[in-house]
Amino acid sequence: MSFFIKFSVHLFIILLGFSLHPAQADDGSNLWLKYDKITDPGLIKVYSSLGSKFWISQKTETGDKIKDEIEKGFNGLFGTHTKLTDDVFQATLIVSTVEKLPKEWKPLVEKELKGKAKEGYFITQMVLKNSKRTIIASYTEAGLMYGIFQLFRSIQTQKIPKNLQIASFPKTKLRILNHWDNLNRTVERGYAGFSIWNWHTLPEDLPDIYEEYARANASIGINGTVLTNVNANALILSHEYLLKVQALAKVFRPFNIKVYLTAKFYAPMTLGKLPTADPKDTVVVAWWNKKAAEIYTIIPDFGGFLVKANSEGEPGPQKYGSTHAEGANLLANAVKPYGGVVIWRAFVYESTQNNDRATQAFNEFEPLDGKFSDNVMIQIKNGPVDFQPREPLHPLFGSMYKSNIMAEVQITQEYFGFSTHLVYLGTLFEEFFKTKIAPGKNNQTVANSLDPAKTTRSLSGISGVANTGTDRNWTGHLFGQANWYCFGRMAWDTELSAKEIAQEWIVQTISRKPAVANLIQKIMMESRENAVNYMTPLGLHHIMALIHHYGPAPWVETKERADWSATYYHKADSIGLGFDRTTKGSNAVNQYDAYYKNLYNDENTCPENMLLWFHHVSWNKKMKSGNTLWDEMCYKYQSGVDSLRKSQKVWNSLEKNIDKAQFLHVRNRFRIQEKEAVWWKDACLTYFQSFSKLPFPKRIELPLHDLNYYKSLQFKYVPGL
Ligand code: BDP
Repeated sequence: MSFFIKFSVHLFIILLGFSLHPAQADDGSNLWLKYDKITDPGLIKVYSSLGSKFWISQKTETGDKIKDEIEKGFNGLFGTHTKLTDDVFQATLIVSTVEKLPKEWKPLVEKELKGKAKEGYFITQMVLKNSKRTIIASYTEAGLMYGIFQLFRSIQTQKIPKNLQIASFPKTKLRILNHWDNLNRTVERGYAGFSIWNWHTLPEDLPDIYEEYARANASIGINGTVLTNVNANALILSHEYLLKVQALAKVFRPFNIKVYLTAKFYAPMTLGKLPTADPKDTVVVAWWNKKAAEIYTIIPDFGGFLVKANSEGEPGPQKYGSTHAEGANLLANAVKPYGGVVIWRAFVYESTQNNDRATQAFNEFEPLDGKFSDNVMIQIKNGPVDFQPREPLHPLFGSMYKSNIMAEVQITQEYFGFSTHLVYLGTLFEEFFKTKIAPGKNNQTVANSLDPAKTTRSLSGISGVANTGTDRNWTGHLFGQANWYCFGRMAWDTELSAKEIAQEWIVQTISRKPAVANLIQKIMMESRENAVNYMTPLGLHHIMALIHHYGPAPWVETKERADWSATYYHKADSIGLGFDRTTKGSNAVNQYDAYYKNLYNDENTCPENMLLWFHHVSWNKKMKSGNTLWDEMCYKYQSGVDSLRKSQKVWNSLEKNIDKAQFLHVRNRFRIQEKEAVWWKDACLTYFQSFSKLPFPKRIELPLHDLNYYKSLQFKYVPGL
């Protein structure tokens, strides 16, 4: 071999080496859809041939997206090139609607699919003419897409039984992201950069990110998106902006994602130049009807409106002496001819009412049960105040049986350390969905109440306040992706556990090595409780800084809005701590089913993790551990910090096992989180100590500064406004 040939061979090998092991760091932009190559020879043998020849029934845009996905999946996971065939009997992978399946296979799949939610799918394998075929079938093409994503998920999580059989159906109809995105691209409570909707360059410019967004959502079963902030801007309903929305809707449509918009109740005035927005005024009614007709001409499959009315300064029907039901029905009638819905939020409270904020939504909505049109859904936050680290169930879940409902959770971490803290919300979602609504009467859980198959409600759904933004990794913190992922998976199937979803996400996003994945799973599973402990243990709530909500500020007191004061919620004094919501206090307990009412009303039976939510408790009260309340609270704060540090250590030990960029990013965020956890502990304990006047028990790391220091901290440019 001449030197030249030898040299070229070496060079070739070196280059090959580089191309096989790209040094490219994982910037998170591919989310859980990385399809990293599978190296296990056993798995390769079993699965790589699944898609060697595939057939797809849909010659539609959705069909094309499914084709792309099949290519991406097999190519990425196995490095194989799959071929499309037009002979269904030749195919190893058959992706077909029930209608278009060869006759002889129909009965088999119909047995699984009949009578269930149409977006569901059935994956099965059978041997035909001596070769194994995999069939993905559904009544809808959306179901086929969900089935494909499930196939790849199952392969990666190695959850495929030998003879693959998976039937899956969404347990709720509407699975929607709520973007709190403003038209100027800022995001209310957005911690991952700016809004991904670039209204300025729409409708002409459609960067890839729009389709990537739709694909990511489809991969986890989300089927709707509200593009705009609940604190709405009527401009979005103008003709000019509707054309921009139309362009987005077109990108999302093949992925089964409908577009919804927030409607400002004053739109007839600000946009329509009418003198009033009175829902009883016929001109106003006509304005909304005309607006709906215009919207549906532009976007025929428009989902509907989301409305925040008469809350936090947003206008609403009460301004005109009308009720929430009258306001909601006005819009509902307008969209009804086109199959649209109105999602009307129950997140209402006003500082002008001098009763407990936690009771106001129930007070206003419960009497209206049965008065809403059948295309209205009442959107209820998981708890009665506002997405706090831990809240009891919102009492409206136990009362609005004659109305359609949506549950609303927050994916963005407004009260969980923004996108700097690793807090996996799966455990919070699970706690919420599995809560029994009226244990005194039946076993119905929140999850059941959102499942049309288990209630008389014709419509129901689950909304999550989105955590996406222009950061390359979409969510700011890598683990924020897990919250988005988990939201979608649980909205599809409220019975999935947070633990299994965490595992799915980890193996698709970080590592398939079981030992590594298990450690990360443990970090995730403990993370929410850690945050509760270092922020608001034992039922404390709403003690963060004013306006931006960054960091602790239990001392906040505002004259204009008592209900924005932290002191309103914790009521610390020389005797004790906590909000008395018992029958002797605000009587919020009375809004619950008898079982909860009794449980919560008694200081001795109230679960300790909600004690200070429902009771004003003496500093010296003996807790179950034998500690006094004061000591227990100190230990809780300390344990949040300690346990977080343990997680941090575990993460740091993974350096050699995971992608370097992922490792460094999370390591750095952990450093911030640790600092802030200590800050929360120290600021809260020094503050509450000024009331309890008790010494810190042993084992508590003493606060680094005095109370004045914590009070003096000012933050002008933190995100979250
Ligand atoms: C609170 C947020 C506020 C939202 C409000 C809402 O602090 O920015 O506008 O909820 O849900 O959590 O409307």
